[in-house]
Amino acid sequence: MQLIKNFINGEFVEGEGGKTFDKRSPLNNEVIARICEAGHQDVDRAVQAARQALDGEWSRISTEQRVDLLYGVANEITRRFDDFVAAEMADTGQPHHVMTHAFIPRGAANFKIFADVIKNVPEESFRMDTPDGRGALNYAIRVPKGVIGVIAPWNAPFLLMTWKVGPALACGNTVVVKPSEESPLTTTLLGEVMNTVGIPKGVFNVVHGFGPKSAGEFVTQHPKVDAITFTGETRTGTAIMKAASEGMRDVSFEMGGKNAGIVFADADFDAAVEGIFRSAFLNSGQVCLGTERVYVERPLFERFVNTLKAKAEAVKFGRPDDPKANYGPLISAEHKAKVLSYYGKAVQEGATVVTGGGVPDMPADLANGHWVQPTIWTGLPETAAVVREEIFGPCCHIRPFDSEDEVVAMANANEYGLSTTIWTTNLTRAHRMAARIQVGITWINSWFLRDLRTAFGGSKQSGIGREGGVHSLEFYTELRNVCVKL
Ligand code: NAD
Ligand code: 6OD
Repeated sequence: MQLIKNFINGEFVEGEGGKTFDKRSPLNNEVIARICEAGHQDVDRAVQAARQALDGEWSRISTEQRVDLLYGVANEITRRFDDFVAAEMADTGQPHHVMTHAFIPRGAANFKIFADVIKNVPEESFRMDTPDGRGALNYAIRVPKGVIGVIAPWNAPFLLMTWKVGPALACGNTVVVKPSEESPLTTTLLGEVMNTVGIPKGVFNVVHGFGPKSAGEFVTQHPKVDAITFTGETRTGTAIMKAASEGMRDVSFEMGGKNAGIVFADADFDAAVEGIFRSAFLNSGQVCLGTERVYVERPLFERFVNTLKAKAEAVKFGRPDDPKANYGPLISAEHKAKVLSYYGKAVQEGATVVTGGGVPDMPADLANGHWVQPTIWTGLPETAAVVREEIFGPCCHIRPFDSEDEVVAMANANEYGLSTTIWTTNLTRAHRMAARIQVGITWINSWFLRDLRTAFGGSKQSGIGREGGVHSLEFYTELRNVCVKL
């Protein structure tokens, strides 16, 4: 059985007291690895290592050298592409093509893009007049924020963890990463990459464990962690924000979503169906940007529902490396129970179950896995729990609408504000709608099309702050102003 260790100060180490927990496969619930759980002292050692690296060798490395090292990390991820694909498939059970076309290449890109950003970012300066006529010059020095605590989720583990670690290291910080207990493998593998490339010891540290009263809480409560970047559930964000308030530490949060997909009658029908299918069901619906609320203009409603139903019923469940399969399980037994409880709630609330609503028949070797059918409902009011609350599963409710104002009001009537996808050939209307919908990102005739230079984050309860391109510098660096009297 594989033993997955913590990565502290450049070394793979067990946790204090030799404590471990099981990593189970989403495919069949079998234990596939034992994970060394970091205790208080391990987290403390990781933070101390990160501090020493910050004040030591890492701080003396020039920006050019740091940029080269980050390109090295990106190249090494690409060289070990198959290892990362295999590790992430083992962690999440999601299909091979999702790993090779989306999640693992993004991991490499997350290092490359922020190396490019830091190489090219201008520094600001202001000349000012003074009474003596000689003037003064203000210029800003950008310094790293310090030791960054990175708390990551399980749904796209490598993409989301590197989306934080890439800019953090590019800006000269050091990190202590706590991957999700459900998806520890690719983050650990990244430790090997860091050593191969020659990233100084202590710059990148990984501690394994859970959230409350475990490694997650120990990292976020550690007084020597200068800032915390977190991706996960909104209620976890609330707990982390409380921890960060001790010592006035900065936070950057990417959290939940209950995103609307909006299809107008003039949309390119096939593209809209394909787009909404992806946004509702990719990664078995475990994407924060996914659309669990779909609104279709009335003339198109019935045809749209029937076509999406046919696509949902055509998915092929199976192992990630089965060439005949294209659909994976949910991450855990706990998450499956949560999603199925919403499937039950939808029926209690009076939904018409267009398709799905349960678990598929699976062969004996996969029968204990966390398989759940893609599910479509219609007929619920906007007040229903399954229409309001984030389920984070392969499901959506579809409702007809009659006017732009009506659909904008419904899209905005939610406590989350992460993303929207709008399908129409009337671009004037699309631009107008994008300005009115209260989310961090609106996609028009597309979904999850990411330019990493753009600002990414959530409105309302979907997040705090923006990351991406130069916007990441606002969180991962601090500006010091120098005023020179001339
Ligand atoms: P989660 O909040 O349960 O866990 C995320 C991480 O936080 C894990 O590493 C967990 O161990 C840790 N954690 C939990 N409690 C903690 C505590 N009290 N202190 C410190 N750490 C703690 O989220 P999840 O279930 O892993 O991920 C799913 C959620 O993440 C969904 O709500 C989804 O919308 C959201 N998400 C958002 C984005 C985004 O970009 N906005 C991206 C991916 C996922
Ligand atoms: O693309 C990204 O940068 C990002 N943070 C995606 C989030 C996906 C959520 O599941």
